[in-house]
Amino acid sequence: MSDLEYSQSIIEPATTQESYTLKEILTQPAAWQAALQVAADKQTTLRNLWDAGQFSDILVTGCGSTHYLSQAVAPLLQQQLGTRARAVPGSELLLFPETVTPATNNSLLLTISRSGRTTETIQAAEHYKARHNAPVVNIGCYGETELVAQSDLAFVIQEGQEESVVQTRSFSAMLVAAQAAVASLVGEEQFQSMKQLPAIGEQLISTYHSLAQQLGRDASIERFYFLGSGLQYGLASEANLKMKEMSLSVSEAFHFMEFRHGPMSMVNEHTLVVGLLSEAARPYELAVLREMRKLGGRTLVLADQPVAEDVADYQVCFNSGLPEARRGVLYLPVLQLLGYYRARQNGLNPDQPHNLTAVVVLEDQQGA
Ligand code: F1P
Repeated sequence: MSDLEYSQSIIEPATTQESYTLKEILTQPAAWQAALQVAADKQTTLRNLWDAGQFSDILVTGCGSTHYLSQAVAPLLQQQLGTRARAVPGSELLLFPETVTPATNNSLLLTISRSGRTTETIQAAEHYKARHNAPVVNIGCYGETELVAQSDLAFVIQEGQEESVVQTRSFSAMLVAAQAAVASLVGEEQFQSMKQLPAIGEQLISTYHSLAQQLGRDASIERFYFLGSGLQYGLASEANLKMKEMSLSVSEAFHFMEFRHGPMSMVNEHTLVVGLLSEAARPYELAVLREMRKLGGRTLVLADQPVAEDVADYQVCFNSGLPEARRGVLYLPVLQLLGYYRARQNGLNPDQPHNLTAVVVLEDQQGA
């Protein structure tokens, strides 16, 4: 059954014919497949660059969604490769370089951008390269761009390209490319294990599409809190951005344990607390979710293995058997669909998000 036939079979008006954002969310596993192939094609070049560089620091930069992608990739690089890594927004690297750039001159810059045309990321990379003469690796979805031209190595996932202003398929494809690139530096077995992701993604979307629809349409939910720690914080931040960009809802993202230190004051019976569960801190994260239910909130839990009834009102289980470092993308489709159906519930068209353009190109601000 094609994606179109499938989604027509379960959703009422508006159908996918009208919404390319929904179509792009539903077709993302194919873009994951392409991202794995791009990482395989670049494996040797990346290995040579990495071994030659002996880097002491890695800086990861992007804007908006790709800043949150950088926040998911930097801790992964440090955890898996043992090299200090840090995510900074393009504007901070451009406008406050002395506050973010490492003192050493032996650093690698990773730029991430769906379009490859975002002014802040382009100028930040230009200045960084001039100051540090550091190699630059780029991840994006379009080949003929300034960011690709600036880079020493580029991972371009054309299948991640999308009509939607908000990033869905592009974000997940770039995440898969980043996680696969890291896995290829760690070991062949780790790299090969990621090949099962597209099939798991298809299954996940078909199993939980209706749950995302149900929660998106549940008018008794008035605010959303996305909790993620470690490798999941950047993904929780992206899920929060999708909810804001598409549905204009009251929504925020926090590290799990930080939620108790004040933000939980906002929890009531109209609150959905969404937990992107980790392995490393699972017991601590489950305790936070239990407490939020006692405060009257409802919980949606995303994890690889099922959680106890007293933790989750709703749960999404990946059953992938993959470690966090290689399964990050599995948290995304259901949360993208949640934002999509909340937008529909709010009478909004996710294909035309309020105030947004697909790329932020800035005129010269020097004279402002
Ligand atoms: C980054 C970005 C998007 C945002 C909007 C504007 O673009 O901020 O995250 O949703 O579309 O652009 P890019 O540098 O990743 O192309």
